[in-house]
Amino acid sequence: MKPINYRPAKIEIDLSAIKLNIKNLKATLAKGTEVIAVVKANGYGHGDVQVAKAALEAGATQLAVALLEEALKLRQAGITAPILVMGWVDPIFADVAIEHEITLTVFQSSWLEQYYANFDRQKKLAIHIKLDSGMGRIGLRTEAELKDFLTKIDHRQLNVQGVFTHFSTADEPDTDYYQQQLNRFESMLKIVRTVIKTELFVHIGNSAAALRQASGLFDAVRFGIGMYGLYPSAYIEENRPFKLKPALSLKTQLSHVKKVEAGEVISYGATYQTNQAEWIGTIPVGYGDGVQRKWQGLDVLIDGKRMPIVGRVCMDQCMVRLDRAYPIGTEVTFIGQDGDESIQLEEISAHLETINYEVACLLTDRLPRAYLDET
Ligand code: PMH
Repeated sequence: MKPINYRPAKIEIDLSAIKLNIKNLKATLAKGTEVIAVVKANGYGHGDVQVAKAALEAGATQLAVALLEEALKLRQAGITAPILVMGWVDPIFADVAIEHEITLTVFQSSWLEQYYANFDRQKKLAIHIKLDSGMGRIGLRTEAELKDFLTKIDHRQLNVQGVFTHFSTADEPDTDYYQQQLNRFESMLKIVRTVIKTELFVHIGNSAAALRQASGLFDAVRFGIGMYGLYPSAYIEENRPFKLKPALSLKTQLSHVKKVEAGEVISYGATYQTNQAEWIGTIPVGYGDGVQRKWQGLDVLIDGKRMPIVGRVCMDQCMVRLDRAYPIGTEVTFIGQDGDESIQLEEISAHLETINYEVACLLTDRLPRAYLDET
């Protein structure tokens, strides 16, 4: 049974925007380059199952997540497309992946040895080999490590489907380090190909790489932030091949409106004091929803106009200075469009001195997600 939402606050996800971003990307990419939709962390806060389904409809051929749990959630929702878990999964859970036809990322000889310890398997585990070309996170890094790993591959127990790497600076103007990573990857890939003679599905690019170069990305791109209509960086936004359409908006309503005399204070810590008699609105959303205390000073949209958040953001509520009295129930937009005005995640992340990825991921499950699709 669908839970009833009593609270007047919700995240709206426009699935037609997700589809449009994928279609536009596919139109710019070299023919044959596939799109892997990255839906980890609950689809960057947007809802993994719904986004995954929309992405597949729009032409993505595979899905990628970080955790085995996330892959299983997609399978339980009836999604049959290939799913790659990009993070490290303990080899003791490899059989769960086999059972649900989930591809794991593998890059340690010791991992293979632990996996082989169970001889009793009917089916092979599908894997992608991760090469660390310079991100410094996970993956085979040295030639020696890689060669040792390759000697340990037992094709009776493994189906080596692909090879990939991840860039650390694909969103930056300077391409030196990107090029260095690409060179390292290419020489490591050569070594892989000398040992593994079967066809390999090779992928290297994230959104930044995909938005930056249409070709040279091998077989697929792993499209995350851009699919949600968000830019990987200001540099990529300035140099975009097409305009992305943001999918997420966060809307609520005024729950209380009052006139406060000059010199009165608002919220915890009494950090805001009215200069004159002011209309103050209360909004039933706070840091328990992911609208962090540092959002103080940002604007919301009411009646197509910007109104500042004043005083400390509380766990479930915050206050805004209004330009006049508004009825209780008036729509308030934290993220999204209202008339000609719009507040996007990039504005919020700049104020918070972080990235749009983080702000989207931190919107909590307490905010119900509603899905629109105009296609
Ligand atoms: N591939 C890997 C291995 C990733 O970790 C990510 C994003 C992507 C693809 C998609 O990148 P995009 O969203 O820029 O398109 N991973 C992360 C991360 O770990 N922290 O921020 C983004």
